[in-house]
Amino acid sequence: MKKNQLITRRTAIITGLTSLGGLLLPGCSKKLPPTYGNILRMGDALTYVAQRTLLPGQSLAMEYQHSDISSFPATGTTNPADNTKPYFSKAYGNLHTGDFSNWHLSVEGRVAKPGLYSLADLQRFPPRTQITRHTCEEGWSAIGEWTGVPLALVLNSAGILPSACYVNFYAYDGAMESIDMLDAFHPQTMLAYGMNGRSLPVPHGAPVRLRVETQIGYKSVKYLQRIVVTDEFVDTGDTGWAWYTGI
Ligand SMILES: Nc1nc2c(c(=O)[nH]1)N[C@H]1C(S)=C(S)[C@@H](COP(=O)(O)O)O[C@H]1N2
Ligand SMILES: [Mo]
Repeated sequence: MKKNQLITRRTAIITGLTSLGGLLLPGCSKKLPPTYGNILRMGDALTYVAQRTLLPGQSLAMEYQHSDISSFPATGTTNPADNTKPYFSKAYGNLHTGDFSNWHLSVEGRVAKPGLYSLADLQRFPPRTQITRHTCEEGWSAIGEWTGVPLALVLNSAGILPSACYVNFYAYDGAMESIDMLDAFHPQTMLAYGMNGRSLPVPHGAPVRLRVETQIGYKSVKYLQRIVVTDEFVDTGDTGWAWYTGI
């Protein structure tokens, strides 16, 4: 490719990004996920820009029928109350002993009304149920039914401040993930408290987990403890996996 063609292309990408940023993420266009010059992580920014430019942010992940529900392995952390495991959490152990009646989700950061939400509080919002395919980066997938509250309803109730760009999710086992506002307000992104018609089981993230149907499995954080709305990209990128993994 000739140099000026390259420049034209680059300009097109940057222009696309800027207009998207101006349209959907006011104040966030200069806060792309960092790559630290790490060539393996450059894909983050490129995949992100490509997907955010070409696809409407609200396109839905496929939903399935009851008859499609499959067996569903539990992976990663499967019980933070297990004190023989390195991911053991005493706090989670206590909540587990109390049948999660003392569990609260903290919603903090760039919100007008930070606060604690009990399971009952979350269940008072209009629920949503969806049957979707979970795809793990390790190469398996499974179909399950999830019931919960759309994250958008909780964020709206907490009142997102204009400077907000990302939502970070912290779990009792130390897991942390972040998503941008497009995924946070995606209609299928939910705080799930039910799976296949029952309360969410411990191996799958009880009492409440995140479901991000537009991205790969590890974004769907189990054992939620805290949600922090931020205007800054917080990187925990030492896992070796990309930050943005649209599917
Ligand atoms: N807190 C927490 N959330 C997590 C994980 C984990 O280890 N801890 N594993 C992630 C990965 S890699 C996948 S594939 C899914 C697995 O969900 P499942 O155990 O319900 O199948 O949870 C994700 N969320
Ligand atoms: Mo995974």
